Amino acid sequence: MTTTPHLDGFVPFDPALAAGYKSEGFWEGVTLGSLLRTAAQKWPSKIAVKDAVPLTYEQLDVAADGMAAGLVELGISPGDRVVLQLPNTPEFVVVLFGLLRAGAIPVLCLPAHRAAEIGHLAELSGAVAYVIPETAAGFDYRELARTVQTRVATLEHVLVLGDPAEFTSLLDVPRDPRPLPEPDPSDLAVLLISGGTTGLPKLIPRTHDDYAYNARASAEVCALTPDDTYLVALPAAHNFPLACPGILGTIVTGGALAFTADPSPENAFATIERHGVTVTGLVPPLAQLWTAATEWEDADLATLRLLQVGGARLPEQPAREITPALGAQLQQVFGMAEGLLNYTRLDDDLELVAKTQGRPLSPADEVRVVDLAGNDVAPGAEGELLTRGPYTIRGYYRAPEHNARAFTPDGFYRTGDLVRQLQSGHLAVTGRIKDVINRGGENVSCDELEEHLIAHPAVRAAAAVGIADAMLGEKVCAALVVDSEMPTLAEIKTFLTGRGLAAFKLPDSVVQAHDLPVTPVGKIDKRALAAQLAGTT
Ligand code: OOB
Repeated sequence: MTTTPHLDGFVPFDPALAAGYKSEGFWEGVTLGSLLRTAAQKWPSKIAVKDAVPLTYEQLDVAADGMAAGLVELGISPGDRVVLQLPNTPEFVVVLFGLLRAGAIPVLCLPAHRAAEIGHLAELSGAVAYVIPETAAGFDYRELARTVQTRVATLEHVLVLGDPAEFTSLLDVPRDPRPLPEPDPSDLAVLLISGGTTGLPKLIPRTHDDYAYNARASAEVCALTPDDTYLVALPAAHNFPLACPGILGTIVTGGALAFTADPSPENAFATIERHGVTVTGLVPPLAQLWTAATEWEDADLATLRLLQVGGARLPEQPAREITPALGAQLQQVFGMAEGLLNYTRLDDDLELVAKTQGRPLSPADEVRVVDLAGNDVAPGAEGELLTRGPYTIRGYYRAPEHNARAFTPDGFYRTGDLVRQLQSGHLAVTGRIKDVINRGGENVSCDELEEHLIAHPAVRAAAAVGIADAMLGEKVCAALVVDSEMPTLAEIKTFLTGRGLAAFKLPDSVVQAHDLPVTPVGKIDKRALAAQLAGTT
């Protein structure tokens, strides 16, 4: 029994290791909310957010304090979980820091998530509030909130950016700032969403200590300075633009943030030119699109000094084309919301930058490369990456059964990624053993998708497999064994959307199968199936 319900189902760091992370200075004992406070004290009149109405650090700090006071007044208490689903706007930062300073724990959902994901994540976290935009990209989030509200008994407040309809307007929330108690830095700070390994999405509990280190060390690796302007181009709630170094790393350094909800070259290039953007992070398909677009877009990208690319494997050829086309240095990032981050370094030679996905961020990151039996492979050989360290979780939130499989008894996270490690420590990602399709940086859990497919009345059995794709790396193909007439792709998409599944998880193709190949133990043989399908789609 614990008296702090939000810590129910939170797996803490090992005390002995935690003491080392502190004494070696990785953990500084600061809260995420205080990062902005410190920046506002150091650089009060420096621009923090470049937007139609720019905000200085002092203004951003005051806005976050006002939001925190208003959230407390609404009844949000320390430890309360709050689902945050805002697009890339300055308000995202104000609400994020408002929640952190109120001691609430943001559940960082993506704008693409729909009722299936939000309902599950709100329920699992026991969320008391849900923050949404009125509409974004043509979708009405208030409709979504109505559905979620009927499913999630704990949900008391829906806060809306824009026209609130029957809900509460975010504009009405702020109150005069008031002193609020500081959370304990070793406490849970934010819940990130896992790309999914098995079944439903998992919640990833990150502490103030570990996430502040994640952001600060990432900012150092990217050599961020107060002169940098970071463009939030990927969804702000994702770990990559949030803290690698992203929003938090930029704030720690006193740089400026710029936002775009639309990362198309046409739009993003204009934003780069307008705000003098120096750094941004992209997934490989976008990086390839930006590279190609320099042929026809004539924006001046001279300020862009660093382009981070991660989330999925960037093939070598496009990696080599990035700097000549965009003028920016390339940094490969192989990261995961669970923790471990690998970066190519700014002084790495071109071969390492083109051919590897970087090396671990921290000297305290422990990595092992193991075979199927869990034994270390020979140096340089391929194996599964296991990791433990000062910013890698020791367990998913409220998922004891899954944790027993996803972590070794001594607390290493089994990434499910296949890698080779070079002598320099750099990792090359060679594949995956987890049943996940990486669709251009968005992870689709096959288990989760298959469960939804099987719910279709015509479908007896289903298997989701990744099919190689030049642009996205992989596309989602659903092989279906049917009892009656084979549904069309459009019918399947409509069916899955009706079940509240996010659009990025929808199959790109469906094929009818008479049976699904199985392995000797009777599991669906995804490898064999993928090989069969490669010729047919
Ligand atoms: C990032 O985080 P997640 O949690 O959305 O996805 C993590 C998974 C990894 O386990 C790996 O399977 C894949 O995405 N991945 C990569 C990769 N970066 C991520 N696979 C190959 N090459 C890469 N460069 O995706 C993420 C988090 C922080 C920074 C950057 C990416």
